[in-house]
Amino acid sequence: MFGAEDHRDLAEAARSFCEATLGPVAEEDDAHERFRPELIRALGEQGLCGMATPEAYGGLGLGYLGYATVLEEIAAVSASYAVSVAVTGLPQVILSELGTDAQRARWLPGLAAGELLGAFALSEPGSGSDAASLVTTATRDGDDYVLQGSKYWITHGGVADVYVVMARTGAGGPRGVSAFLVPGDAPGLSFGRKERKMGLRASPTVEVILDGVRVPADARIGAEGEGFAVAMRALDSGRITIAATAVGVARAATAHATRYATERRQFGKPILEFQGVGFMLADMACKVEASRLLVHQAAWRRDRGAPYSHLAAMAKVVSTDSAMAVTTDAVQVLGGYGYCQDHPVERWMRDAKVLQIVEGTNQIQRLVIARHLGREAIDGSGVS
Ligand code: COS
Repeated sequence: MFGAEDHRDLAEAARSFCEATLGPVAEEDDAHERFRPELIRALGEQGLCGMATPEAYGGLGLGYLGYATVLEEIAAVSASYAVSVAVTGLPQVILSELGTDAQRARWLPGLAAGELLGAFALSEPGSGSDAASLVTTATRDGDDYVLQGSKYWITHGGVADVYVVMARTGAGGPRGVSAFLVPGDAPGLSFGRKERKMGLRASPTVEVILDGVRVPADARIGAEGEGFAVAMRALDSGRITIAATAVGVARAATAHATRYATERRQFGKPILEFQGVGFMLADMACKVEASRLLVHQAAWRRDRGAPYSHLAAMAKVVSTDSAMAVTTDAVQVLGGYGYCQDHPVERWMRDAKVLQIVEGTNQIQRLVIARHLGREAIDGSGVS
């Protein structure tokens, strides 16, 4: 079990572990769209599934700075498994901060150990960026709620042990939404199509169907009507983890392209020595370093209890847009070789694309940032 205070030690240990366990299967799992829950358990045994969860509940109790540092290492080997770790972390951050003692005791130790898998179910066929327009309902019936609806693009759909489901308990809009814990084996829960994705192909993305799913009232997280804020808080944290994943992908692509450019010779010299290639690599490296600093800044502010939503959004925009640019350039540096599956750069390029979309599109991140700037300009309330 990793437990070192020093994030760099922890990151190095995680890097070796991931290279040894995820490295050999990353290509194959992408090619066959195969997810191996046993690898999540293996990561969990090392403490890597509950990095931000308090030690009292089996986590490492790291702040988000440590979490982001280690997640970058997982992502540099497999973005799919990094996203799995991030997603199984979402119910954990929600329960750590907002759950009851009973909810924490039931779910957190297993999730933090990687023995249980968590999922986050907000999006619906008609409700993506406009999350507050969701139509899945949770109707009170005696001591229970009965959930009815369908959730789309759910990571770990069909394999999760617990889903945090946002459903409507009241009027339209954000204040009518509540959050619920739904066990993976709840009667009435079923699973639709598994999406065939461009990237993150080792991570299962599945429709979750709730048809009369009955949960006790104590499965609700927070009060009725607080579910939208629960989801938004979780997404603020999640955006840091997606940003850290992007840094890992971009770093791996930069390192691979740089190595290639030192070995590949054309016109009698390594292609790195051509300024057109060398400058490309330099720009890629700049993007990686700048992204990481922004991710760490957002994480550091979160750890200090300072407002950080806008910085999480900035980190997500900068690092995922950078990862897209960097991986595209990595393919370019490798030329024909880069476009083929013999090298991982094409996989990283496909993986980077979805990071610009998940946990809120980068257009939504810009909306969050612009609103923050507006508040700051009007009354200083956005100042942080
Ligand atoms: N933390 C806590 N509460 C928040 C919050 C945050 N980061 N952001 C908003 N809220 C609260 C607001 O304070 C407001 O509460 P009150 O009504 O009590 O004032 C409420 O939530 C509604 O906020 P807002 O008016 O900003 O809601 P909008 O409908 O305009 O939506 C966006 C805001 C667009 C930012 C939100 O819908 C969003 O993030 N969409 C993207 C969804 C997403 O990321 N999906 C990915 C799913 S996982 S792949």
